[in-house]
Amino acid sequence: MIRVRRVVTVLGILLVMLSVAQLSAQSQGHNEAEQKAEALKDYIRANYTKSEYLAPMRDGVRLFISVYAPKDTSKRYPIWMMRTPYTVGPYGADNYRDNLGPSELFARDGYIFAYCDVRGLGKSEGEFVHVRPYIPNKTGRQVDEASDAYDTIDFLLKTVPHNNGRVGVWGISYPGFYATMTILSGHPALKAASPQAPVTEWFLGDDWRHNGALFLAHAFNFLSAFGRPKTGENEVPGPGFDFGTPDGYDFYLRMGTLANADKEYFKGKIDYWQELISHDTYSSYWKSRNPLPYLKDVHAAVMTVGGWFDAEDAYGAMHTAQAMREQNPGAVSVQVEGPWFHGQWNRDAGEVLGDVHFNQKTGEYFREHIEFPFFQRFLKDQGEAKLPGAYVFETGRNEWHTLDRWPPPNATPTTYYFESGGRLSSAPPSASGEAFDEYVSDPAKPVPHISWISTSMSGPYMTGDQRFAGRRPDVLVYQTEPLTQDVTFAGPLKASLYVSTSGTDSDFIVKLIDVYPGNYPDPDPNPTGAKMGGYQQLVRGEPFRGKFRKSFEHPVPFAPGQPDKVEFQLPDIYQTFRPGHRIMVQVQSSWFPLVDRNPQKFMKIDEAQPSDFQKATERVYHSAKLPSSITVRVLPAGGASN
Ligand code: PG9
Repeated sequence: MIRVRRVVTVLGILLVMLSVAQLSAQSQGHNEAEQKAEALKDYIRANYTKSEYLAPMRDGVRLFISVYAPKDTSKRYPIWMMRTPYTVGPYGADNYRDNLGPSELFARDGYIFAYCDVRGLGKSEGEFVHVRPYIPNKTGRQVDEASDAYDTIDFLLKTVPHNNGRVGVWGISYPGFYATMTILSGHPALKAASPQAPVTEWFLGDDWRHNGALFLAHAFNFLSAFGRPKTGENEVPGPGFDFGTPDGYDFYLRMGTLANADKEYFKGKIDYWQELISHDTYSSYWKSRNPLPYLKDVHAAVMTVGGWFDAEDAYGAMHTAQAMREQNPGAVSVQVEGPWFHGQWNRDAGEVLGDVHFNQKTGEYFREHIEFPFFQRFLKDQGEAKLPGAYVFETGRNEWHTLDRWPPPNATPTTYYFESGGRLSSAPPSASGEAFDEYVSDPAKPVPHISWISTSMSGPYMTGDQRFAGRRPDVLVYQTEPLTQDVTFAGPLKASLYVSTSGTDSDFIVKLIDVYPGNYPDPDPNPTGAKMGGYQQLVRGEPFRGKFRKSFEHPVPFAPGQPDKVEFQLPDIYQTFRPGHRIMVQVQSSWFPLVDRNPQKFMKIDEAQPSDFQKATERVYHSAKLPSSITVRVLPAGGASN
């Protein structure tokens, strides 16, 4: 007995030592990061001089620019610029940023850095307009964000000494939109541009709306801060919104209608909220704000960056790269897609997203081996002459690949059909008649989009465990048997649903899920306490607002109880489902509060009253005549080829 007790004691001591070692390793890692940041701050202060300018645009409006230039004036440097609506503080020639450029590699190698407040924000003059439309063939004093970028580049080249005559532009998300607009400026000195998760299409797939469905938590959260009147002295949006609860599902359910957002909370102070929710069809209001039709005759080298799990602007990244490839066949276009949430590639190691581990530092790899060499190549003539068309990360197998282009041409369209009994099958259904599954969609009890508590959209939703949803009666589940070999999807997905609703409008959400085997090990260390055995990891989810199934410009009602087709594309993935895993599809009609509730009655939802929200019985058909399915692009065993 004593021997057992001694063994247990030794084990206990070892466990304590191990956890202390882990804690000290984590805190050491944290200290190292802090020390690195401090060293960079000191380096910037010692090696750069800050100047501030008000640059006159062609219409006389002056825009504010902070410039950090190397003190060593024995060399000439390219100008790296970012144009942003998030203000370029700290203001004042003696108040320095803690970092310069996309990563410290740039500051240490030597660049001139120009941080620009866009028109109407920060310390710039003029009027701000959200994603101001591009004006082709501008004349005289006509201005847009492309002309402001052009005039800014002219001003910098003339004003900042020791520049080498070359300019690079960079931006993530909203600054990514301004990077795209800088490309549209066509300035001859612009030699390298990197729009990263650029805001591009706010009705079809970026930020506010996906296929017409409003991303409620994201829009409310963002506009409650960004749209708030500026507080004079510090030029940044006012304090964050007080939800009064950490529980966003409860907050938004109690809010009830979109109209109440303004009536109860914004009280007319956030003018863009009304503009956003009232433009609820794909009108010229939205079309005029999409820069991609004008992305032609591009001379700068362009590197577009996106995250497979970017909850905000995955659409913009993919479609900007596609426009570069299809509309600019002669241009240098490099597309990068990694396993990242919004902006993660720029801010952390990139090893983990939610509960999912990628077993390598994908963010560091990108910054050091892809992003920095790109700018060095085109702004300083240093490094590789030939760049691949695409750097893409294969999730599931967790490997980087370089390709000539994305998606790989040898991925074959393959259809998986929904079958009775919750099966997903590569053979078309044989059931005659109108075989279907049905559920009641109740706006009073919408399907949550996350199993945890948050008031935000919560980026990790994009790889979240879906077991909580699949167990609900209003979520349909279809899955394969455990796989016996790797199955790799590479490219966009297409959902083809044959449905009926007892209402006159409904949303349909399709989720593609990687089901882990029951014996799948938990990560070690396991900070989130994840139980990975049987995990149902979301790989891709996308909503479609049913009234737009015929046209985004002209919505039409459903005929109650009559089968109809809802077909839509889900954003690209590069995912390998490993042996022992299952491929799963879930279908549901709410995803809350990620997406606003559909009253399930054909109407302008921003005008809906509480009484308009009605339950609906939804049917998803899977018969020979009405074969609901998802079509994917499957790579051969040998993988992607060029
Ligand atoms: N994608 C973010 C955003 C831009 C504009 C409106 C709403 C969100 C961003 O990170 O800039």
